[in-house]
Amino acid sequence: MKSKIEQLKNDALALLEKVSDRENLEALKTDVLGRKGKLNELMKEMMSLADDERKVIGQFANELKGSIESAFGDKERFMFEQEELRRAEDEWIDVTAPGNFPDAGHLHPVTQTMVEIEETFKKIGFTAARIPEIDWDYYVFESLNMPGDHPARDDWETFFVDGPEGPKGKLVLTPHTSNSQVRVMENQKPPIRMININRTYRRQSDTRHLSMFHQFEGLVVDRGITITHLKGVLDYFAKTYFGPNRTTRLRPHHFRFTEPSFEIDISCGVCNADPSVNCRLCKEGWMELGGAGMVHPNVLKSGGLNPEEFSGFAFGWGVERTMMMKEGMNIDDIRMLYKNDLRFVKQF
Ligand code: FA5
Repeated sequence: MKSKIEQLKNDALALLEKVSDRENLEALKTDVLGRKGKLNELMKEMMSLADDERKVIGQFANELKGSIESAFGDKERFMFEQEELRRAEDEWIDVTAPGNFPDAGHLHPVTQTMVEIEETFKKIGFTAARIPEIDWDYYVFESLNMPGDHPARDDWETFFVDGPEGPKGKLVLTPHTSNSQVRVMENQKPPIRMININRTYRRQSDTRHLSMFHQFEGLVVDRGITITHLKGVLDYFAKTYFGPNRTTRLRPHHFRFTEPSFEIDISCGVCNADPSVNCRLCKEGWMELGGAGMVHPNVLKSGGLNPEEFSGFAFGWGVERTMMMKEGMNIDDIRMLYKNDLRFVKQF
């Protein structure tokens, strides 16, 4: 009996030595020390021994049981420590290491330009207006001195919206931001100093034209407004947006809603409009920026103002073209701006 118990101890310790994971350790422990385990089986066998013998063997068996239990205890502690060490190794983090930043986006370059333009005009007292980008024929053409059959309408290759006409004509995808002129005059008495930046649409598409683009419209109306005020505002914008050595030039032109009307050119940033330089960028010192003029008396009347009392100027330019003319832009196809090519957009 004694040797059986001894054998059990030796077998158990040998197996314990080999066990390498908690699951097998638990299984071995149940097999040896459990209620129905091998040691208890031997204890039951001891019941058949004579009293004297049972006392001696019983004591012996209890001592061995104690040493087997403590061997299991040691192994359990050892395994626990190993697991802790492994976890510490696996789950180690350096709290001082820089984090993984998510890709930060930024405003589209055209939106950046619109913000910059609006801020530039706000600094000299202009107020931003919110005007519909789909508007009635009346505001886009009729009230701007272009009656229904006037050939000047052809210059704005316009998308009309199919649908019933309202009291102010058909609905139009605005081909320019000049619809803001009469809309603002209807709602506000002079002095007026407004800037309207909006989406515009024309049936055009090539390297210099988009079918959806943006314009910014300026309108100033008050008593005694003259062309010199217009020139002052244009020069201010040219110097603030393009650089302090830039200036503007007015060239006679024709718009139905301004009289007189001008094309606005800006001096070239490369040759500074010096005719003696053979400039590769501008050819002749100046680059076209957009249209402007003194508000036509008929337009003032459409806006409910007396042209004998008030005068004003207006200008309207393309946002994308203005941005492309900034120094160092080098964009040779305006459509690049809306191709959603991240390699391009991320440069701004
Ligand atoms: C006008 O649209 C007039 N409403 C401007 C105006 C306003 C004159 C107030 C007088 C008083 P124009 O058609 O020239 O004018 O267009 C003005 C600018 O819009 C152009 O110089 C150009 O910068 C931009 N533009 C016109 N068509 C396109 C297009 N398809 N794609 C991109 N930009 C365009």
